[in-house]
Amino acid sequence: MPAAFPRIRKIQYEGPNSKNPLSFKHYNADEFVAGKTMAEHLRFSVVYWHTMCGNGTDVFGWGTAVRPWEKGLTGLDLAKARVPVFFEFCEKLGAPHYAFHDRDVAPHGKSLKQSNQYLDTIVKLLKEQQKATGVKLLWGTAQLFAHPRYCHGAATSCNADAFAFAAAQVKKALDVTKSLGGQGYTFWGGREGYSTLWNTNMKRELEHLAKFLHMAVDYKKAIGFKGQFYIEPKPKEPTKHQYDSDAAACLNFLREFDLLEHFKLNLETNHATLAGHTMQHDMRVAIAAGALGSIDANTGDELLGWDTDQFPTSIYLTTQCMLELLGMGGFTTGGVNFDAKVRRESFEPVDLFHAHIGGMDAFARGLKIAAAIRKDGRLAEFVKQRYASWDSGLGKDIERNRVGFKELSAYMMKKGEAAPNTSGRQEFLENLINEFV
Ligand code: XLS
Ligand code: NI
Ligand code: NI
Repeated sequence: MPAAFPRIRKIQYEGPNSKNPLSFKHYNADEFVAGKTMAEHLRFSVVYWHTMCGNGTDVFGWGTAVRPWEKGLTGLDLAKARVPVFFEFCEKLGAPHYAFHDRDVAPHGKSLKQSNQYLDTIVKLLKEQQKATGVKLLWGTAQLFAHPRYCHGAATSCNADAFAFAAAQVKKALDVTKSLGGQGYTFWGGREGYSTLWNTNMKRELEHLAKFLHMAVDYKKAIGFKGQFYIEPKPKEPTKHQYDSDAAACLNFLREFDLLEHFKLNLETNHATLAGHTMQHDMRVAIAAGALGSIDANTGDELLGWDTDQFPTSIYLTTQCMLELLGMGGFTTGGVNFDAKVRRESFEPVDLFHAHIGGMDAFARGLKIAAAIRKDGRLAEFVKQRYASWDSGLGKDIERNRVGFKELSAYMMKKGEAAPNTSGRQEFLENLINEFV
């Protein structure tokens, strides 16, 4: 098989002064930052679906992408042809991980049996390529949203047969993820929600979703799959409302149904913003619960209200992400997974490189800046001092459960007023962050 990107050599670190668009200006895999190499901190991952299968279609227009290796191929032949191209891409980029859905690496068959056979054929090729290139599987997942059988949802469908089909698909996806040495498995409920409440029994659907996830946990144990399970929140699109709407909603659901110990969250920037949050907010929520597992690194467009899945280029955003991540001690099984796609106007293969290089450099800068902010210490010290009233005296007594309403009332009767003790200094802190960005 001839190279798919014959004119592109392995992307090298050339430093911030390089004018070569096919080089890293900031991501230097082996460089140490805050005690670990950049590669160890960032654990970059490329997604199969956007990178290999995205062709630029949108609701108004046809595909635009020029992909010479596809040469009019379809079905299983096309799926086979994409595998070596994908790994050539990851290898040239120096991305150590990837992620896939069952139905984007292999096509839908006419039956479950045939779909499974197609998947087995492709998984064999994936395994060979993983071995040849050293690229590892960050996580696998099942695509439970494109086929008409899932029009009412998968685990939350009104049709028990759709639930059963989804279970069969996830069972197989778990088998292949395990056989590929996957470090995780993601559940994203694309159609697990509703379009109208007039036809929906929400309580029953949520119970079914929990049952489905418990079955997955049981099956994971049965086959001895050691990877981490993730839930990926998103509030809407394609449904009007998705049950796993944001980090807080997911955590509440997992707690209610006794699933929290088995799952962590895979947070995606554009999903957080669709939910009306910043990525930093959702990361903070997940981290407080000890449940941040991985991130789908992308960004939305402030002027468009949907999941545009753009590559992250804002240094401010990546700095916030890396501050949160360093604060929690870094990834274990997760990584920075580029669930992002090139614009439909960017139709040449080389655009895939520009996009990923930009995302990796933006995260490398975010990492360096976040490490510098932490080393400087003023931000953390400010936050610590802001809560000083809790470190001794009355605050400490409250935290240690030594006082109740009676004692607090008596205290305040005597003291008279609770005057604000310290300025929030938001502007000062914003300036401080900009010293480093
Ligand atoms: C879609 C999701 C999806 C998941 C994997 O919006 O981001 O791509 O990451 O199913
Ligand atoms: Ni995603
Ligand atoms: Ni998304």
